[in-house]
Amino acid sequence: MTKKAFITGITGQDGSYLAELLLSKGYEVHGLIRRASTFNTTRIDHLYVDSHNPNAKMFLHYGDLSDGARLVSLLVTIKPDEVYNLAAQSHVRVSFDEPEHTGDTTGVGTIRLLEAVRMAGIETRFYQASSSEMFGATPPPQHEETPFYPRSPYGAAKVYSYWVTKNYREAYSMFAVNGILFNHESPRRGETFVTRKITRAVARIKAGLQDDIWLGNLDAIRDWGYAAEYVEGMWRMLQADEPDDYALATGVGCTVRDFLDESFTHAGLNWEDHVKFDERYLRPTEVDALVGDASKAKTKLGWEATVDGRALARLMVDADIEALACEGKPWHDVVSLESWGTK
Ligand code: NDP
Ligand code: GDR
Repeated sequence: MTKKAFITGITGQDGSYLAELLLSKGYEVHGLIRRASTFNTTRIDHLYVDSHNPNAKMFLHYGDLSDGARLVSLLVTIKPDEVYNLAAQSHVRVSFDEPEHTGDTTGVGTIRLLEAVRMAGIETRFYQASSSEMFGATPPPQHEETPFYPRSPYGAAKVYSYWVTKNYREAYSMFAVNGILFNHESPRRGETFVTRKITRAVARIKAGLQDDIWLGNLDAIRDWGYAAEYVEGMWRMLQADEPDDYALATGVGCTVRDFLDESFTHAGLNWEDHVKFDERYLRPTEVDALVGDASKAKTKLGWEATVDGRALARLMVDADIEALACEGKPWHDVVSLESWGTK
């Protein structure tokens, strides 16, 4: 029997890799997309086959995590075997500007979806995209037993989602898991996250299209891994015999300065000639250091990261240089760059 998956956040970085992975495993994939006045499906266009075609395996449905009734009706109709809740207002800095919206989407949105599963009366496995931001001020190494100390409205909303997911597991015997994922990046990373902001700027500086890049705190330490590997971990969590929570990380910490150095040097540039400081990119409260310990995922799921922050910087610079050369072409024409970048 063909398995069915329902993915919220399918148009995001992780949603696009997860949809690819599940389609390659023979799943029928259903994705929740938000109605927008312009197309917002660039990351998944290469996977789309018109629904009139009998070979279509991916179906998109309008909806929003703020609309609980819509979530119930979709789940009743689709009856998925697996639900992946990846949708969120996912930008930490923006969560200070839009705290209420972030709480509604990144926090309350999760209980709307959990409650929708319960009201739809379906048997399904549930994945919650929890985050290392929940650890916040607690020093590394962080893992499943580390106390939470969120430092942003985003982090606090993710802590709420973590606990309601755990509560639905205990209260209703739901197969509900938290994947506590440390930062993971790729050539599909949103352009305002620091890694992609840097690698895009490197490509443009190299091409003579811009001179400088404006950044905030360069001392923050992050554990950056490769998104394509992390979605495999998400899937493995839902294939386990028992529901449980797992941290996914590389175990290697880099500063933003290290990432800058690797990215600029890889392109034959010196970052100190191009980086300028703008206090707009500082956060009212910062998370100084996140470095994960993913031993549990390695032991119980056989999952391990193979790409660390510096390797990722090179991969993303190569992809952004190539993408710039292909600018104007449809995105799916340059998707093959990623496999090229990992060689
Ligand atoms: P992105 O920001 O790339 O994608 C977020 C997705 O959520 C998009 O598809 C977006 O839709 C959708 N979305 C936002 N608001 C709503 C809403 N109200 N209703 C429905 N959909 C909505 O995030 P990532 O792919 O990087 O991350 C996926 C998840 O994992 C997020 O929950 C994030 O917080 C979490 N996470 C990410 C980590 C990372 O390093 N990438 C680490 C740990 C956790 P649209 O395209 O229309 O904007
Ligand atoms: P983060 O990622 O906050 O860790 O959240 P981001 O790339 O935004 O910031 C990483 C670090 O870089 C510093 N920084 C800057 N950040 C941005 N965005 N822009 C800048 O100009 C800049 N200059 C310095 C930040 O201060 C920070 O210390 C990501 C998101 O994907 C979350 O959804 C996810 O939960 C966590 O990772 C784990």
